[in-house]
Amino acid sequence: GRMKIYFCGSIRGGREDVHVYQKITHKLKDYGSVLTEHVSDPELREDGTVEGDRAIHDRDVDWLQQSDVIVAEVTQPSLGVGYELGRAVDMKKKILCLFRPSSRRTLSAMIRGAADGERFVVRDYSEDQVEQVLDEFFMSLRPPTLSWQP
Ligand code: 6IA
Repeated sequence: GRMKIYFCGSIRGGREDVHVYQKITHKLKDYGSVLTEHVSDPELREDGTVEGDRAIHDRDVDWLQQSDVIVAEVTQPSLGVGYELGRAVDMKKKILCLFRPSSRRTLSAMIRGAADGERFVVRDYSEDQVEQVLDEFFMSLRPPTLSWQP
């Protein structure tokens, strides 16, 4: 089957970067199925009930579990995204965090400091590099071609 990709982006943390999330999820579809397309939906409207929140939490944790790769846009700080990343680390998932220094923000030490260059990758980028940065990451996931052994 296709690779399952879980995309994380701020919702209640603020929707300022939703156009960047759209650009990312559009490109991610070249690589697999995106489980969390609502995150990049500019029309997303919430009901904000506690029962609703529990259902969202439980479904998202289930999707995290099912996913092969997590891609998170972490420029706009979001408790939910931070929580998802913490859970994903514990699940030993492959993670790519994307941060735009042009925002003049400084990324949380708990995200920047979690990078190990292998399972947890943090990549600084600019909006015009979305496609290139994702291409590079997904190429690096491919197992090296086995050379012919005599
Ligand atoms: O703390 P935040 O709201 O910024 O957390 C955002 C992150 O949590 C995203 O990466 C989502 O995966 C997850 N998340 C938070 N709220 C929702 C949600 N809201 N639906 C799905 N995932 C969410 C309600 C949508 C409503 C139209 C039913």
